[in-house]
This record gives sequence, C-alpha cells and structure tokens, in this order.
Amino acid sequence: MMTTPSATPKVALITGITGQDGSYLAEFLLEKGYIVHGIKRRGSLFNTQRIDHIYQDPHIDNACFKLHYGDLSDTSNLVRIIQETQPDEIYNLGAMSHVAVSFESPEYTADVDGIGTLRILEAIRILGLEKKTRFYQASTSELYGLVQEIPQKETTPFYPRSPYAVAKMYAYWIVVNYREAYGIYACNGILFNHESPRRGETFVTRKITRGLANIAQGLEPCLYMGNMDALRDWGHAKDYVRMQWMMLQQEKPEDYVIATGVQYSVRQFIEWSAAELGVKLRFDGQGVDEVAIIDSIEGDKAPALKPGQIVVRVDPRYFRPTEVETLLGDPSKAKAKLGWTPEITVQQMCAEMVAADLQAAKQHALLKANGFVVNVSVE
Ligand code: NDP
Ligand code: GDR
Repeated sequence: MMTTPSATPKVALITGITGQDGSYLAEFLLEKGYIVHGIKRRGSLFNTQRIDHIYQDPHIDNACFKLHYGDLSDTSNLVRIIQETQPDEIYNLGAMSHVAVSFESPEYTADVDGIGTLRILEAIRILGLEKKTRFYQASTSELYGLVQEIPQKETTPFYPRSPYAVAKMYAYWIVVNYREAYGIYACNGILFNHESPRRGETFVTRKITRGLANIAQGLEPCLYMGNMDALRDWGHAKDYVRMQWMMLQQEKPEDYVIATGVQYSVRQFIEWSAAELGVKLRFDGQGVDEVAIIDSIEGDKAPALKPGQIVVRVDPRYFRPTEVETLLGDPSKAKAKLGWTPEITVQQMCAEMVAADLQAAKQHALLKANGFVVNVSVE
C-alpha cells in the first residue's frame, strides 16, 4: 500500500546522479515534484552529460535540482551533504559498477561499493535521521553469481563471483542489518541488468549497439567481444528506476528482485543489433576463433559494410577470471506486492539503443567526410 503524499515537496538525495540510473531517476523524481539533490564527483572533464538537459541554474530562486561535489569514499563529505539537505529519501546508486574493472581495482571497489553504503547509513544514524530518511540501496543480480537456483528470487542463496559482487554483498547485508538494528526504512532493490541509450559505453549491450553502428558508418573496423554465451535478463533502466521509487513508498521496508523473467545470450543481442542496421549475421568457428560474418544487407543504414565481411571477433582480454554465466530473475514479488511490471521489451530497448548510436555515428561520419578529424573512443 502507498503512503499518503505530503503537501510540502519531498527531498531526495541521489548518489551516482551522473550515471545511467541516476539520470533517469532524477527526471522521474523532478516530474513527481521532488526537490532533487545529487552527488557528483569532481572529474578533470565535465561528467554531467546525462543530466545536462535537466540542469537548473543555481542562481535562480526555487531551483529544484541541485548538485554537490562528493564521493562515497569521503565520510565527512557525506555527513555534511546529508546534514545540509535533510533528505526524506536517499537513493544510493553511486558505485564502481563495472564487474570486469573490479578485478583490476578490488580494494577501491570494496571501499566505494561496500563501505560507501555503510558510510551513508552511519551518517543517517549520526544525524538522528533514522525515523525521517528512507534509504534505497542499488543491489544487484551479481550477488547470485554462481547460480544456485533458476530463476533467482529474493530467497535464492548468494554466491558472488567478482570483487564487485562481494562488495555489493557487504552492502546488501549492512542494509538489512541497519534496518533490523535501528529501524531505518532501508531497502535493497536486487536489480537485474538494465540498459538504455544512456548505458555506459563499456557494458556489453552499449558496446554492441555503439560498436556496430560505428562499423556500419566506417568509423571502426571490427567489434572485439568476450564471452558471447553469457545469458542475461535485460530490462530498460526507465522501468527499473520507477521501481526504485516505489520501494520507498510502502508501509514496510522490504527487498525486491527486479527483472523481466526472460533471458537471452550476448550473441542474440548482437544479432538483434545487426538486424536493426539491416544486417543479417552468420556466426562461424568456436571459442576464441568464433567470428560473425555478414550474410546479407538490406537498406541503407550500413553503407560501409559488404557481405562476407567479418564484423565481430573474440578477444580473450574480455574474459573474466570468474564469470557469471546465467542470470534469470523472478519478479513475482514486485508484481504481487507493488503491481510493478516492465513496460519496455528487450527488443524495443535494443532498437532504441541502435537508433541513438546510429544517429551519433552518422554525425561523426559526416564530420569525417567533410575533412574534420574524428576520434572515436574504443576499449
Ligand atoms: P553507472 O556506472 O552508469 O553510474 C555509476 C555512478 O556512480 C556514476 O554517477 C559515477 O560517477 C558514480 N560513482 C562512481 N564512483 C563513485 C564514488 N567513488 N563516489 C561517488 N559516486 C561514484 O551505473 P548505473 O547507473 O548503471 O547503476 C547504478 C547503480 O546500480 C550502481 O550502484 C550499480 O552497481 C547498480 N546496478 C546496476 C545495474 C545495471 O544493470 N545498470 C544492475 C544492478 C545494480 P561518474 O559519472 O563520475 O563516473
Ligand atoms: P554485467 O554487465 O557484468 O552483467 O554487470 P556487462 O554488460 O559488463 O556484461 C554482461 C555479460 O556480457 C559478457 N561480455 C562482455 N561484457 C563486456 N562488458 N564487454 C565485452 O566485450 C563482453 N563480451 C561478453 C560479460 O562477460 C557478462 O557475462 C552489469 C553492471 O551494470 C553491474 O553494475 C550490475 O550489477 C549487473 O549488470 C547486474
């Protein structure tokens, strides 16, 4: 059951506001009339591209969207921002969120993703906000790791398979503990993979849609992939941030799995993305020798391609020391208790992502054709 909305605007604080989910959640909460505060990191370049369209000039009165410099590794900074903003709701979305990178920076990941969560919960306690401030934790299907049960639900045992997942497991349990020990309204959203045109370029879906769009426009030669057999339950970030908010509007705090209940392979996602460009692919070879070759092309979305061309190869650099092979979520609890169901299918999402990346690739190709130097970042 939803709680009654208050007359004065609610105040939300979002960590990770410059990320994919942070940007969609900020839009969603502003539309609901919230005052939204976000924590952004200092970078050597601007890092607010995903939220520039909702930026409000802090010099005008009554700005509803405010950014603060901060970092999840800095306790005093977090305490000060929470003290100043007195949030009704905190959404802890900030994290070193790349599973493969967490093997390279395990200690940093533990500090930010694990202890960072504790720092916010402690700040709530230190400031005496246990009864006022509700807390959402961005937990993850990566907790299931080496899968013990299919599909995975709230009661499925965890078996994390990366420093990222282990750090998130600490965060999950510290949220449960602070809820039980101090009565804080704190929830874990155990979210399965969710994507969008705003997804970071090095996560697999975006790497594929962006890479193939660039290749189609002659900006990159080939896409190099890791484990294409991996199975994921992919949803759209817009659907998932709605659920993050819903979790904080209930009478009692609980943890929920958020997923679509359908899984596909990375290879399947490559095929869909190519099809959006009018390209039919044929996969050939096995293991590290597997390639995707163009079978046929229709339409004019891929002017730089020709049949027989190899557009995908495997690079073992993208294999992980321990892999999560299969994830499939059971969102029955979210559906039964909160009435939540995803509205955007993975195929619709793939089409939206390819369209956005194709538009960007066409702009770059046009600049290149007119003699401008165009450097496209790849990893
Ligand atoms: P992104 O990687 O797009 O965004 C992560 C955000 O965290 C960015 O704003 C980033 O800032 C910020 N951040 C990174 N390090 C720190 C730090 N030390 N202090 C403060 N902020 C920091 O992730 P998503 O939006 O996709 O995911 C949001 C959350 O949900 C993450 O916690 C992720 O682990 C979790 N999650 C994501 C899923 C998904 O499929 N997307 C599924 C399940 C969980 P900057 O922009 O400066 O890098
Ligand atoms: P994941 O997402 O690890 O599930 O974590 P990612 O998109 O990185 O990988 C999904 C699967 O694709 C395989 N894969 C590749 N992955 C990447 N990034 N690059 C490649 O070239 C590649 N080739 C194959 C991976 O091995 C993996 O099996 C995401 C993040 O958003 C986490 O923060 C979040 O917690 C989980 O989703 C749920």
